[in-house]
Amino acid sequence: MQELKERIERHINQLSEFTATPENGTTRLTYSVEDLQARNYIKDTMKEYGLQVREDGYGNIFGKLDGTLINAPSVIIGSHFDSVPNGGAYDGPAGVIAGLEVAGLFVKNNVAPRYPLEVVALVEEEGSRFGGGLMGSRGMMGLLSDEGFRSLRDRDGISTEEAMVKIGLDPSLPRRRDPKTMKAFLELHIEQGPILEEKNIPIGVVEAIVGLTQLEITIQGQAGHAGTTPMDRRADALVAAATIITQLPAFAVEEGQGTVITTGRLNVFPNGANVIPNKVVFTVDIRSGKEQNVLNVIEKTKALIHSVCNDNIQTSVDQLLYIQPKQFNERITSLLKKQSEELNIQYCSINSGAGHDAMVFSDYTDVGMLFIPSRDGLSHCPEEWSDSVHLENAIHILFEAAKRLTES
Ligand code: HGY
Ligand code: MN
Ligand code: MN
Ligand code: MN
Repeated sequence: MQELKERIERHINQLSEFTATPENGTTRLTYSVEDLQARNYIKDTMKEYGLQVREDGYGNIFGKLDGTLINAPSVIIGSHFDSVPNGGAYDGPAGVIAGLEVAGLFVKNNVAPRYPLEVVALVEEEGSRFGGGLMGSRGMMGLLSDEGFRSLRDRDGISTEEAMVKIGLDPSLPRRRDPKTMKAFLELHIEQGPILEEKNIPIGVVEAIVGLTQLEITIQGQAGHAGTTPMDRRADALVAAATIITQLPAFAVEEGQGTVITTGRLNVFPNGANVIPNKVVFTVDIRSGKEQNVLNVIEKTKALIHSVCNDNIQTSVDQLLYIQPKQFNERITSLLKKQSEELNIQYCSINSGAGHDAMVFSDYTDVGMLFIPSRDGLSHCPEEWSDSVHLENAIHILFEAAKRLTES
C-alpha cells in the first residue's frame, strides 16, 4: 500500500481536479457534475478499502467497516466534499481524506473493531448551491424537513431532488440517521485562520465553534430608464441595499467579542448598466462565540432594513440558517489531546470561527474535531493550502482515537 503521505497527496490532487473552475480554485457545487466525479472517486476509494458503501436520501456517502458487535452504534469520521465558489482544495476534502485513510489504517493493520467505523462524505455543508449550509448533516439529524428539502431551489430554479436525479442519485433513499446508531463523530478540518501557523503548532484540538446565522435579504424597488428617470422619482433597489450593507460592519464592531458580519453574495436584477435596479438579493452572515451577540446584531440589522422601507421600496428577510454556539464535551476532546501527547505531536486548544458539520452532530453524539494549519491563514480562496505532513499527523491521532472509541 502506498505510503500514507503519497496517498493523501494523490487524494488531494485527484479531488481538486473535480472543479468547474480549473484555472481558479475549487468550485464543486452539490449534485453538480463535479460532485458526481468526486463522489465516484470517494466511493471507489471506500470500496478499495473494503468498506460497505451506501448513500442516503441527501446523497451523503457512507463507507462502513463492520464491528464484531451486531447492531452497535458507529464511530463516524469525515467531513463535507462540496465547496464555496472558487474555493480551495482542502476545505472539506481534508476531513473526508482523513476518514478514508483512518479506515485504510484499520484495514492495513488488521484492526477488527468491536463497534463499527463509518467514513462519511457530507453534501452541501457550504450552502453554495441551495443556500444556508450544513444541509447534509442537518438533514441526517432531522433538522431539515422533507418539505423544506424539496422546496430548496438553486439560482436557476432547479430543485434539490431534480438535481439529485440528474446525477443518478435517489432522493427516495432513507434520510434520517437515528442518533442511537452514532457512538461518536470525529472531524478533521483545516483551521482556515492564522493561529496555528503563527504559533507554529501542527494540531489544534477544537473546544468550541461560534454560533452563526445566514440571512437573505430581498429589496424590491422599481426598474426604470437610467437616463429619463429624474432622481426624485426613483425606487432604486441597489442604492437602498448599499445604504444597508455599508452600515452593517459597525454593528459587529459595536458588539465586539469577536463578532463578525459579512455580505458575501449580492445579486442585482435586471443587472443592466442603463437600468435602475428593481430588485437586489443579498446575504448577511453574522457570527459570534456568544449567542446574545448574534441576536443583538440580527435585531439591529432588521431594524436598519426596515428603516429603508417606504411606499416604493419593499424589503423581506429570510433566515436561511441559524445555529447556536457549540462547546464540545470533554470526553473526546481529552482523548484527542492524550493521543497527540502519546504520539509526541504538539497541539493547542482552539476555537472555530468557521461553521462545521461537527457542530450539528454535537447535539446528538460525542464529537471531536482537529484542525491543521492553513498557510497564511487563507481559506475559501484558490490560495488555500495545507501541508500533507500535518494531515498525516492528524490521521495518526484520529486512528489512535478511533481505535479506542471502537473498542469500548
Ligand atoms: O461558512 C463556514 O464557516 C463554513 O465554511 N461552511
Ligand atoms: Mn468546511
Ligand atoms: Mn468552508
Ligand atoms: Mn464543515
